[in-house]
Amino acid sequence: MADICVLGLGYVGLPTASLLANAGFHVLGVDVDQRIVRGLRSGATRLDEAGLATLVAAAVNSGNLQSASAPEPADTFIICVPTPLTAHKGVDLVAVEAASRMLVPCLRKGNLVILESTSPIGTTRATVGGILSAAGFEPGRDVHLCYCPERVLPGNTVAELIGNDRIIGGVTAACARRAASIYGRFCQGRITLTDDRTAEMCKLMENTCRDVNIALANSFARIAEDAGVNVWEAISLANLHPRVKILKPGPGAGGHCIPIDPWFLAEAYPRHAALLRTAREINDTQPARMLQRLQGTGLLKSGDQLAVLGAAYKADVDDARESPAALLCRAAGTLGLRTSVHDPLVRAGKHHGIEVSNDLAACLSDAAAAVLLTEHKSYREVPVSAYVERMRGRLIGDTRNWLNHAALRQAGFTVVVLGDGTDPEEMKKT
Ligand code: SAJ
Repeated sequence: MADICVLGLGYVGLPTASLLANAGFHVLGVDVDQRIVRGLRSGATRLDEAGLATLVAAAVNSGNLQSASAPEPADTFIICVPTPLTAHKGVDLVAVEAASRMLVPCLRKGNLVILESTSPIGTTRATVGGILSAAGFEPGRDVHLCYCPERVLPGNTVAELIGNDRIIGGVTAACARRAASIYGRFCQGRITLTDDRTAEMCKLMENTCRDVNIALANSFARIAEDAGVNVWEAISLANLHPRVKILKPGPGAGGHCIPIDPWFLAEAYPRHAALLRTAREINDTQPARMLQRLQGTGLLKSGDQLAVLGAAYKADVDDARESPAALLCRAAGTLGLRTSVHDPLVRAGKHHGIEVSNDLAACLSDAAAAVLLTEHKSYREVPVSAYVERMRGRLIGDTRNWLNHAALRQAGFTVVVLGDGTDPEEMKKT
């Protein structure tokens, strides 16, 4: 019999299951996707995360990590399934409900059930707890129930699962203490206990805070563009203040967390959501704004080809979920522009409505303009000659202040940098 059953073997479930297995627990990893279950049997993972392949292989080879498509009796059940947004910005709890129902037949008195998925306040008690109590297991009395959010930065998941501080919210204090004894086996950060609702709100506040702060940086970028100031320089100077830490402006906030989680608060508490909604709107309209600036040069017209550099939602990851590239391509389409999207890391093919290619030369071919959306390291190494040789036009947009602007301008390009309102011709004179 397994000690722990982890339901959902994605970005968080798989590394968590592997860490628990390597810490000595007998773990059963469960996923509804047969390919994941089969892959894991041979110790393989499709996720590209530093240290994950080694971690998974060690867990499987030790015999402590097994996989299946349905749960089996265990002491602890950890739910790590997706909680996406519906078309109307509400939460879709179908996967959480399905996982909760799936584990009920395996549940026994005294078991511990943990929800890790990012969820609206009250989900642990109402949704998971509701299903458990309907099956005759009263949370806090017959079974332990907790909400234990992860805080890992995709791209650095394994190190952050081990090193980050964690909060554990129990339906009762005894529930939280029981969960802490499990996470304490691999988590070297501080573990702080609280109740389930506080832990749920805490997770949503963390990502909303980041979204609002990115929107603030993007607002400063817009002001700088109008004011004739370079926001990148202004931010680095403002950040010399001991209590100021302005984030970086950019093409918006992508990924499966930051653009989604604020809605879990905004939708449930609309009276207090003005700031959250505005932040979402600012971040989501950054791509369209960059397009406007590019068109403002007169060098990009309806019918032209626009090369989009970067489909990953952030630097040096292969993840295209909720990427600003999708918003940009959609906005470009409404302006009559044709787009070709390149990324060095995202697998070639269709992702979230955009066709991604790994062939930079082909993507730049015949383009009137190129716009950089993701600050991948490899884009810094592209020689100016690659743009000169392939592109038809001489216009480059840089949403991350990442490219060598001086070299591009010297080669005859007009370079539009997000947040830079200074006039390069004027700068040359001073
Ligand atoms: N971004 C900016 N400017 C910045 C920082 C980020 O434009 O200064 C953009 C990125 O380019 C990206 C988006 O924001 O498009 C989100 O990237 P991120 O690195 O801020 O966050 P994620 O989505 O990779 O991970 C976040 C993290 N949350 C916080 O930092 C508060 C992570 O710790 C969470 O565990 C994760 O969400 C999650 O799973 O909830």
